[in-house]
Amino acid sequence: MIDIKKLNQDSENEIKSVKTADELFVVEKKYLARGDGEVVKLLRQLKDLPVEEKRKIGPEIQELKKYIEDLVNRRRSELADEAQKESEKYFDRSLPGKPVGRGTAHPISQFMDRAEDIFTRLGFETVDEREVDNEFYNFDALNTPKDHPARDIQDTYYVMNPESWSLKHQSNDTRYKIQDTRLLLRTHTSTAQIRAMKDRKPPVRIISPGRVFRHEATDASHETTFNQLEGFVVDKNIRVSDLIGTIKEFFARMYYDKDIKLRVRPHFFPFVEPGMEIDISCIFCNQKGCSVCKHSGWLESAGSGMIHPEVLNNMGVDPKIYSGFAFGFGIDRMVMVYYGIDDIRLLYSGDLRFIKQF
Ligand code: FA5
Repeated sequence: MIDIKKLNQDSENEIKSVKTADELFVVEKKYLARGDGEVVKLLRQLKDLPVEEKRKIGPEIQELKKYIEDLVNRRRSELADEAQKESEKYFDRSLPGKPVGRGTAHPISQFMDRAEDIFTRLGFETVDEREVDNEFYNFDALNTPKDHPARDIQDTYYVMNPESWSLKHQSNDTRYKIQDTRLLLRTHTSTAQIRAMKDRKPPVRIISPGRVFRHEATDASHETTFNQLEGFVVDKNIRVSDLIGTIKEFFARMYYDKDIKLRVRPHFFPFVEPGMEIDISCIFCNQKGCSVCKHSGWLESAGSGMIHPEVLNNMGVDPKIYSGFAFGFGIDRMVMVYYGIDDIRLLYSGDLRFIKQF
């Protein structure tokens, strides 16, 4: 004999009388457990009934199930409210709160954010490129011949996993057939000049910030991991004066409250012609000469120049129609000047006493 009414009444009484969430859980299981709950037991009895009765009682049992579920849920939220009220009785609002340590962004991140902001206002788009790249994008496509000293194992960290030496699988760049080019940690952000142009056409104004890696001895102004900010513009009639104007504007906005001087001098980079280096006056010794500026009064801060026609070709751009400029800022040295930090290694020390000052 299936007595739905009784189960309905019993469950309602029991659910309403529970006083804690644990008690409610026990009652919930008693009626709704999948294997041996009272509702399931009723459903099992159905099979012995004639079809007519099955049709009538089946839906009634489902209704009962729904009814019990609703009762349980309602009681659960009542109990939670009661528990909340109870705990508030003992809550002393006059007690001091627990101190929460506030983190701050690393000085390099803060500087990068500001730099990105300035370039965005100047109409540049930011592009993020990979830190592990290959010889082709880091050197070949940037007109850097196979015998260039920068490729020397002294300067470049190669990835020694033999399986990854051949990168046919790694490049979906249809502009080139790249074979047997080794994986490396990029030595500069100039890789972005080629990579970002894969799906863009001039006119473009792009910046690409990020970490770069070089195998070299460290001192006050050299690290093995440091940050660069690449920037380049490709359009018709781009000239050296556009390059210098952009750089001057950036420095004026970035160091608006500092008394610094800039110096531009010719320098060779295989991927630009003409090439230039940009120095900032050393604020640590007022240009009298110190260990940070290697007693020269100037800190070498960026490389730059007019993009070499061969590189424009590799970008997929016709050098007869377009020209462009590029620069690569050494962000760490610029951060040092900005905050008055006289040793680059402090930036990577992970020492909270140092980091917390910014
Ligand atoms: C380059 O890396 C070129 N890719 C820059 C460039 C881009 C030239 C576009 C032309 C056109 P360079 O090796 O000089 O150039 O590095 C650029 C800047 O990175 C330097 O001026 C310096 O500020 C910084 N830098 C270089 N080596 C280190 C190092 N070991 N530690 C910290 N900063 C460094």
